[in-house]
Amino acid sequence: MTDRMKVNGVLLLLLCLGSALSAVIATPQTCPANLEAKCNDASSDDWEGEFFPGIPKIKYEGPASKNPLSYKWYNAEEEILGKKMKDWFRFSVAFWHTFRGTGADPFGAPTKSWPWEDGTNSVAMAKRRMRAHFEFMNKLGVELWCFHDRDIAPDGKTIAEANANLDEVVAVAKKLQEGSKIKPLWGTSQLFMHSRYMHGAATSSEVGVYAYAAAQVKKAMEVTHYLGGENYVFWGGREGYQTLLNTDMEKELDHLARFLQAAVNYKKKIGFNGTLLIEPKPQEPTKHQYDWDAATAFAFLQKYGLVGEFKLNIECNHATLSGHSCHHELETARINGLLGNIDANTGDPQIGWDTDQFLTDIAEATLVMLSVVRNGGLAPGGFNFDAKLRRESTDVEDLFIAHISGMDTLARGLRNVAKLIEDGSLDELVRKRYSSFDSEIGALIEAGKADFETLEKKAMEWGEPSVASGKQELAEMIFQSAL
Ligand code: XLS
Ligand code: NI
Ligand code: NI
Repeated sequence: MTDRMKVNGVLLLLLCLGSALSAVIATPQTCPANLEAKCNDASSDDWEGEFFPGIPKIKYEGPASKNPLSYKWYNAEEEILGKKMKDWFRFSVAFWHTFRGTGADPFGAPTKSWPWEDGTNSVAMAKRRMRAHFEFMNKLGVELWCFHDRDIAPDGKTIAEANANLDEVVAVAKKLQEGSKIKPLWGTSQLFMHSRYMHGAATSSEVGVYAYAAAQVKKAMEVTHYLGGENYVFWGGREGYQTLLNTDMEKELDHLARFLQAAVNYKKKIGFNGTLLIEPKPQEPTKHQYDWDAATAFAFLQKYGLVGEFKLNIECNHATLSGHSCHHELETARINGLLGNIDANTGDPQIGWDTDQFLTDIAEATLVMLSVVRNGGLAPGGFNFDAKLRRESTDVEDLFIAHISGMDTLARGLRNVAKLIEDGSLDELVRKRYSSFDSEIGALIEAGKADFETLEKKAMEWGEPSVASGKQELAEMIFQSAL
């Protein structure tokens, strides 16, 4: 090889390297999502590229598809019962489960190691995580998300520091939302993790904690409003007691009501038109939570004159923990004009806590959708996937599969409700069952005009009433045939 040939060779090599380099610059999406690739500064705010490189935009492929990364039943634009599927559901990703769920349980360490996580709880990490979250929503085709203040940004040593952290991350979210339809379904504040909340937040025995919680809710409402959020949730995880021996229940409930009233006032003051929602749960972490179930929450709202200011966010797993079915809780909320939102998840019949699983039971989904259709939908509420992967599910694609499966299950529920309504026989069975009240005396009763004397006269005239079959098995048969 002559010297000249060597020079040519080196030039060629440089040329090749140059084009390889420009190829890398032109296609940054294969690089930075994985921290191990070390091709971007981990603390950089300008995190570019894909976090889910192998995952395409999820599309509807129909029930025959075998592709796990496709919708088989959820077809966003398809009209069912006069509304697009996406408008019936208004699906939302829960930031705390999908992006902060670690797989840890009381007996074991975290199991997830997502490629975009650097193991810190820094503001830089929070911003990068937010970008991952937006890519996730875009690929899933979901336009709503839910968050706690402390999921999306690190806490601070002072309220001011925590607020500043939150502002930094919220600015990133706001920017990512620009030009898209994405916005929060609801925001909330985490008033249960920090040790200061061990006796509760609005029901703490310490006035300093009550004030701290108020400051936290004030800020969380402001950022929810700023991001265009449509609702604000109060889940009182620690608003309850462990023993009544050391608890003034009446005082605590009064405090809680004052707190919620102050939230109503502040909402109006800042011009936030979102719905305020109470999320009932009977227990866990407290032994007894004050907003035990929908009926208890309704009684509380009535006592304190808060009806009209709040609706309910019904979580299916909480419903079963309170000894009801999810359908019961949804109907209790609906008939009282309180059905505002659903935290879509399910429990495990053999486990007695909030396992937060994605709903896969089609019969259950059909019952849920019966209530939602009767309610005319949930807007401005929606279905928030307050659900997490099992500890043992550790692939990035599992995050997608879980949401797709949950969405498809509820979509099947809606399709089944359409079948039931079209068939009409279940409605007819119920109508017939109460048809004796279509009589003149029935109308009097329902109008509140039938006194005991009138009824006694009728009872004597009629004699022993004939009582018809409840037709439960027939109702179950009709229901099953729609699944
Ligand atoms: C916990 C609750 C919680 C709320 C938001 O059981 O479901 O996740 O939805 O604070
Ligand atoms: Ni919830
Ligand atoms: Ni829950």
